[in-house]
Amino acid sequence: MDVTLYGLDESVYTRIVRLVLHAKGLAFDLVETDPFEGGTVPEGYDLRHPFKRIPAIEIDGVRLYETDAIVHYIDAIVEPLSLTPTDVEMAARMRQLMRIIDNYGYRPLVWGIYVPLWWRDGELPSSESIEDGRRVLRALEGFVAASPGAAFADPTLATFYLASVLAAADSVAIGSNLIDEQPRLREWWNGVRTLPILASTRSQHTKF
Ligand SMILES: N[C@@H](CCC(=O)N[C@@H](CS)C(=O)NCC(=O)O)C(=O)O
Repeated sequence: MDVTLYGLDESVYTRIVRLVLHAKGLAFDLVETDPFEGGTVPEGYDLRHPFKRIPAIEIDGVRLYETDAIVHYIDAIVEPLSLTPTDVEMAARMRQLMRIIDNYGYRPLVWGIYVPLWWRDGELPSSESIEDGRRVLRALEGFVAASPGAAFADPTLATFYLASVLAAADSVAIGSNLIDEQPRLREWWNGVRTLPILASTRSQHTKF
């Protein structure tokens, strides 16, 4: 397959796709695409992603953007390993986890806690970000025991959403302490963060 990924190694969402591509054993070319202030995107990128975010992908001529659509597509076309649970409730729980990361987790854990501490000379996160991050991690803790098949027993698409966001949060002391408050999540994550797939997708901007 001919796979071209548009994004940045250090981008949390680009890493989710890189993790899924690695898990599926798919080789790809990365075209550096930096949508942030002062960065440059390839010519015509607005046709690939009208909202100028990363990642976007092209697989054998099929162009996609939005991480959820991308990873479900990869999961469907590359066999035999499936990253979607066969049990319908667990598949729904997997999607629930992915939406929790998108809608409630990414902003406080990445932009609220990790970015200020890692990228802005240790600027302190707001108390609101810390509380919002804590609430998300507490919710995830509930899933570890109640829905292991959704992400925590065998790898699913949600495993890689969680891994990419936790890798950023766990790179700074405040994020790491918040994960420590959730013992089951911490135990699971400690097992995942040392896996070869994490090492092979790590950028210089996260510890894991
Ligand atoms: N809903 C998008 C979110 C992607 C996203 O927010 N990507 C970040 C990088 S991790 C981005 O492009 N940020 C650029 C910006 O906010 O201007 C998806 O699931 O792909």
